[in-house]
Amino acid sequence: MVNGTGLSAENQGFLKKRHKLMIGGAWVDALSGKMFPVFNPANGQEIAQVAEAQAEDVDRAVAAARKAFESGPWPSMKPVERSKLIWRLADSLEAHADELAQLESIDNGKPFKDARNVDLAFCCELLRYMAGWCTKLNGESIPVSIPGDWHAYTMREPVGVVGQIVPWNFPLLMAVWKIAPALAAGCTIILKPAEQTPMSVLRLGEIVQDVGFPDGVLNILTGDGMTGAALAAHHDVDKIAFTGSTEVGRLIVKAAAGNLKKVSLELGGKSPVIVFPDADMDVTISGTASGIFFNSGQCCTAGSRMLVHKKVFDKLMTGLADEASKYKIGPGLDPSSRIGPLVSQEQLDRVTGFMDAGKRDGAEVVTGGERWGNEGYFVKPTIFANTSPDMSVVKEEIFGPVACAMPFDDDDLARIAAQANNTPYGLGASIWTRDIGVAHKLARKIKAGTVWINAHLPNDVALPFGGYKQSGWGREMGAEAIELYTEVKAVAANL
Ligand code: TXE
Repeated sequence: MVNGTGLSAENQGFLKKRHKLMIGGAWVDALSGKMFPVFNPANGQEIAQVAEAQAEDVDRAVAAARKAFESGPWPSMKPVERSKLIWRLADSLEAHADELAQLESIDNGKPFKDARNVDLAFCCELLRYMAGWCTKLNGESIPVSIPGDWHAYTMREPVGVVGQIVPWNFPLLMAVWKIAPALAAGCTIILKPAEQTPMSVLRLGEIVQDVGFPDGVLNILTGDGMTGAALAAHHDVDKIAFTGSTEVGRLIVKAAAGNLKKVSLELGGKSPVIVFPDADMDVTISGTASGIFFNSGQCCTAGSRMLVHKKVFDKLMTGLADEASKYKIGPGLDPSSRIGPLVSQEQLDRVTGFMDAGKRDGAEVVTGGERWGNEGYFVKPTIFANTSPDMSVVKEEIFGPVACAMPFDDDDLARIAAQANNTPYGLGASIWTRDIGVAHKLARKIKAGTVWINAHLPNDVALPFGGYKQSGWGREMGAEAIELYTEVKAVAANL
């Protein structure tokens, strides 16, 4: 079944297992006994069979998480002990980093090097950063003006049982991104990986057990949107956290309305890249190329809408075409690959559909513009010029290595910002210039959760991440992430 080059014996053995659900510290089949196949996007071959959780399995997992929250040791454990366990999880992921990066590569398609050096490295750093928060969940003592003599203070408590639904573009990283702050806060979790890419999260479950987390603190349900919908609607879930499409984000909000559970959402984007004529062109070419081609463009903050000053437009286009030719396309497990396949046949159809629509609408292909090869789900890194704001390739999130470039000839920052903000999304943006005044003035006018200056994409565990407008609710990472997983209680004592 496994046909990837260089897949370790350990991973070959792992993939052959019967992959079950992790509920209350045990691996169990779905009650229905149903399984679904998982595919290697580099060749379309099946790599594993995985249990498909239904609503009744969601009930079981929520009950296990509830029990672990109400009567387990987790929320009341000494903060320093919780912190040590989370830190130990980071150490163990680091020890298994090569193995996990291989799994990620064969399941999602991304180059092994990226999985190892970006995804796994970030997972470990994030867990360690969040482990530090366990001992810092302070409240405040607040002077109040209620008549009489009062002592009033606040305390932070875990929000409770949380459901976390993650996508397939960074399967393990998105999972850790969600579980790390929830664990630090003392919550218990039901985690649902995407149906396209469940393998690294299943291995994470084994590692969580080996490290010694109490049963039921982390429960894992593999399954599709139906499983996610049952979790989002469940009346005994206190909070739901979701990363995925804006369309499903809306469904999550509706499903959550039943018991008014807390909701945080990290949704789509169509991030602008604004290039001024004084920008360092070498830095801009390589930075804007990786901003759209990294992870085959399957990044929610991918720099997909380029607004480029007329004076440097042609130079940037030529540079990007040249840069694209350096992105060697190939399977993630081939060490020479710099850009892997898209995750699935569905995404291949979606991305090539957008490429065709762009060409039909009159966009000029600077580079790429089509599928690569006829095995697996590869597309060529693509830049379209001669695009306009009414084209679907400019308006909609493509989620592939496809950027649309538009020239501007203006120095009015308000008008440039209006063009950049001409989207229902607001996740990321980048500004490329040597003029620090222009950069910061424009940064203030951009409606996005992250604005990069002379870079596009890099995140940090300490920097809040999330969206304005229809890109989401709430901020993950940094101190803000802790707020998503805690309730504030005010205690007022009449002395
Ligand atoms: O996402 P879905 P899809 C965007 C991107 C991509 C498009 C479609 O543009 O092309 O979405 O991808 C679970 N209730 N992003 O269809 O469906 C699903 O099982 C609860 C941007 O794969 O949103 C998976 O675990 N859960 C994005 C997760 O939601 C449901 C990353 C994401 O799947 C559900 C991924 C339901 N009704 C796609 N339906 C980003 N922001 O990074 C599905 N799911």
